[in-house]
Amino acid sequence: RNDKIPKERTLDSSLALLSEGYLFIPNRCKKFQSNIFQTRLLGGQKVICISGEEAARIFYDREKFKRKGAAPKRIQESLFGKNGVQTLDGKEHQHRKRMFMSLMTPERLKILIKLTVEQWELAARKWENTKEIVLFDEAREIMCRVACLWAGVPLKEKEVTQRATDLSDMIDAFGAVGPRYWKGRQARNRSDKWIGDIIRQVRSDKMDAPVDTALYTMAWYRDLDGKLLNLQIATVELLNIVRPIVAIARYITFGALALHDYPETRKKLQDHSQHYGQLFVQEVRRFYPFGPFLGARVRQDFIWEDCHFTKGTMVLLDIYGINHSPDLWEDPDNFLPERFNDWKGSPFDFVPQGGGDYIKGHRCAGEWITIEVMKTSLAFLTQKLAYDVPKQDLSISMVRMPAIPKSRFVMRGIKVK
Ligand code: PAM
Repeated sequence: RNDKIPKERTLDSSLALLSEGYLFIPNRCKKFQSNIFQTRLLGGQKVICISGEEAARIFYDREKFKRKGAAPKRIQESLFGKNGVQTLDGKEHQHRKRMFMSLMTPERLKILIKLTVEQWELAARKWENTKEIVLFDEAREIMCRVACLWAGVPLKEKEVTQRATDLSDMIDAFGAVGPRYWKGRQARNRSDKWIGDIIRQVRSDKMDAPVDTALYTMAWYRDLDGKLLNLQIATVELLNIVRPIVAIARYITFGALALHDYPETRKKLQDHSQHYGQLFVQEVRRFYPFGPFLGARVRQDFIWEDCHFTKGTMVLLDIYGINHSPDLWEDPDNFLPERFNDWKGSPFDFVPQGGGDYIKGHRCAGEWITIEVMKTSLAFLTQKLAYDVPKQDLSISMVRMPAIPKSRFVMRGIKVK
């Protein structure tokens, strides 16, 4: 049937995916001169890859796609957890997603920002007495403290490093095979136990959960059938709050790298931080690689671009490619925050954390949190800190998913201004 779309003649392209990383879909779109092609992944399954704004628009059409059965088991067992909001569809998804969005009120965001500033200040004071720090590692700990304080999750000083490492290892596993993947699995198991115990204690009145916090919300949220979430799912969903806040450490590190690689941006960020901060942060999320692509399954047969999408087929949306598409962005491979001055703001052309609608669709619930925490953190780096960036390997491999500068951004001679 699908004679018109390019097909890779392959039994399975997983090895190519691992060796091309973020460029796996973009490379093939270029080669085939097409925003759609068919390949085989995940043990020889037929997979259709799509790219571009129109592709994002259909990908978020709930009549056409569903998430049930889309996330591979290995990703659920490390990054996302099982039966979480990412895997739901329809009414059940909307109900659960609304609960996530209810935590993102302006008041709750304000609290998060205040905690973020406080934790950067506390950490920076310690750095003044050390020779050098690794920003990515420090930012993970800072964000772990912020996430737990904000979510109402108790965190003892002596467990900070382990919890921060675990939350971050779950993320670090998503494009890995071998030891890095298994580290993510162990981290998931340990974190499930940690958070599960806390929710159990809240439910049995042995621990207080402050009202309005994520801990309280997840412990007492009732699903559409009026029942409390079972402990396993409540645990996965609370981790779906805490872990992605730690994930922001990656974007903060990319932001620090941008300040270093494009020094003209540093002064602008210091001078008119509010407006420019927004442009800068948007460009960091567009420019640097984080999520490579997203997956969904065809819900019912349809035709798009002469291609028959048959029910159940796995479809991948090229989010890295969309953020770097020359059809959508002028000079896409240059770091130019000012481009966002006249960006029209379609929910489908700029999709670092997914596209479409927050409540009805699967767009990241934490996108505003991410933007605000990045702005606050990068304002702190530029306005409150003086530091040197010693010679180091700051290159970013496009093959390693998730990406990170090789040296994780070493800073020296730190002074608090
Ligand atoms: C979080 O949930 O902690 C937020 C950070 C995770 C971003 C990851 C987004 C990537 C989406 C899918 C991963 C598929 C990659 C498969 C590679 C073989």
